[in-house]
Amino acid sequence: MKLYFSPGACSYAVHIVLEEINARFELVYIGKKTNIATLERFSSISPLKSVPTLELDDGIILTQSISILEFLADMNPEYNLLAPIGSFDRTKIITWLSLIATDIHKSFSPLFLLNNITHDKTAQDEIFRWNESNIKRYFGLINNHLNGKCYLECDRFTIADAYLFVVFQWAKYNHIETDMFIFLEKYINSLAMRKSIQRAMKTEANYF
Ligand SMILES: N[C@@H](CCC(=O)N[C@@H](CS)C(=O)NCC(=O)O)C(=O)O
Repeated sequence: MKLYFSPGACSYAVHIVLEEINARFELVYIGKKTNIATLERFSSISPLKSVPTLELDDGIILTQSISILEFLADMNPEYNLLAPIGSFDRTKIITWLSLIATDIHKSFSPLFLLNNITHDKTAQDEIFRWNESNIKRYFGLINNHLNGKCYLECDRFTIADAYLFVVFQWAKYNHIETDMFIFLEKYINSLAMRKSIQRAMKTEANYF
C-alpha cells in the first residue's frame, strides 16, 4: 500500500490508522519538495490532487478521508476502529466523522489559504474570525461531550479519534486558543501518548 500524504495534513489521520493496524505501507510525500515525476503520477491517480490518496497493492486508488478510514477499519475489524454495519455505534462514529470532515476540517481550510483567497488584510481577518468562531463552536460541543470520556464513542479509540486528533493540531498551528476546552485538551494530550500517533508524528516531523 502507498499513502500519498502531506505532513500534518488530513492524510495524517490515515497515517495514524495505518500504524494502528500495523499495516505494511509506503509513504509518498506530496509537497513543495516533491519531484516532478512523483507529482505527475499523483496528478494522474488523484483527480483533485488532494491527500490522502491511498494506492492499494492491486493498483486500486482510494481518495477522501472518511472512505479511506472506513475501508481500513472494515478490512481490519480485529482492531475495533469502527463498528459493525447497521449498528447504532457505527452511526454515532460516522456522525463524528461527518462533523470533523465537513464542518471542522472545512472551517480550517480557508485559514491555510488566506493569501489565495484575498490580499486584503481586513478581509483576511474577517474570514479568519468567522471560521475561528465556528471552530470554537464545534470544539465547545465536543468538549461538553468529552466530559468523563477518554474517546469520542464506544469507550475505545476509533477512526473518528484519529481524525479529530489531526484537526485539533491545526488550531495550535493557527494560534487559535483552546485552553478553555479542558476536556478536549485532556483527551488530545492522552491520545498524543498513543503508540500509533507517536510513530506517525515522529515520521511526519521529518518532512516539515
Ligand atoms: N474532502 C477531502 C479533503 C482533502 C483535503 O482537503 N486535503 C488537503 C490537505 S488537508 C489537500 O490535499 N489540499 C491540497 C489541495 O486540495 O490541492 C477528504 O476528505 O479527503
